[in-house]
Amino acid sequence: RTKLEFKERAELLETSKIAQKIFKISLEKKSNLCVAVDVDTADKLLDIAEKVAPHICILKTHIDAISGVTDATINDLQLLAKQYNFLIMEDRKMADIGNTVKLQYKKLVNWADLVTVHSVSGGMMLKGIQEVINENTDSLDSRGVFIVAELSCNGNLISEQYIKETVKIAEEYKDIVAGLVCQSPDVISSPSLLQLTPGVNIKNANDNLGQQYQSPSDIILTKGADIAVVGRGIYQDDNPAEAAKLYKESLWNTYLERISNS
Ligand code: UP6
Repeated sequence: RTKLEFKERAELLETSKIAQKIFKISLEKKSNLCVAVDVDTADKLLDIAEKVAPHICILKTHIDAISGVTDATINDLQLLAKQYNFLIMEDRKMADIGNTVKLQYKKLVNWADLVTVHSVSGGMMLKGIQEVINENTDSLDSRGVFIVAELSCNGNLISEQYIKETVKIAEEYKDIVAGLVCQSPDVISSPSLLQLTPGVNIKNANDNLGQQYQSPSDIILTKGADIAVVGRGIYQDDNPAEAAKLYKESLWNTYLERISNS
């Protein structure tokens, strides 16, 4: 998987529509950067979004942690996404029984191209999401999920067995799964799935709450990420636009290096 070009992976028969879309945007913008905009107000969200917009393929939110978000905020975010060609991912990490996740997802499907889910409750949760997506295919563009298979923080409880079972669920619901959130290059073998990897920072090695960071080149070469998630490294920088550009170039050049070594 890691040696294949995005273009080839996008064209595989089993690649989901939503994964195809990510590959396409990534190639068009020469960006495999996802920025996590974990700010605390709606104004700051839109401010950072506008600054990083030209450099990203995905913008990731924790919308429930941001004050003052209204329909107008979401609308503005969607306009930016359209104008600058990026997808919006709500990092809700849903984890409840199928029926509850289905109810929760109905509130997200209208605005978030992608959502994250934990696999802890098993495949029925994905079935709930699939039902909502299928009910909305006429009115909405492609939608999908990233399933968390590994976490970047130290002390997390995920086991080898859990990871294996998570990959099985991803394979089973391939039509709506864009890929997995994980930290190791050997979790995903199928080239049709994308590896999204958080925990990237040029300046810091960790925070004081368990987060562990790698450099952009390590995340792509050693950890096998296709898309890298950068949060504080960009939105807390004095110049978020410039920082986003630097991370983008570094991540994309490392991806090019990775495929050229095959
Ligand atoms: N995130 C992780 N690790 C995971 C999964 N998700 O850090 O295993 C998310 C966090 C945050 C972002 O919820 O939004 O990625 C990382 O932000 P940071 O670069 O500021 O640490």
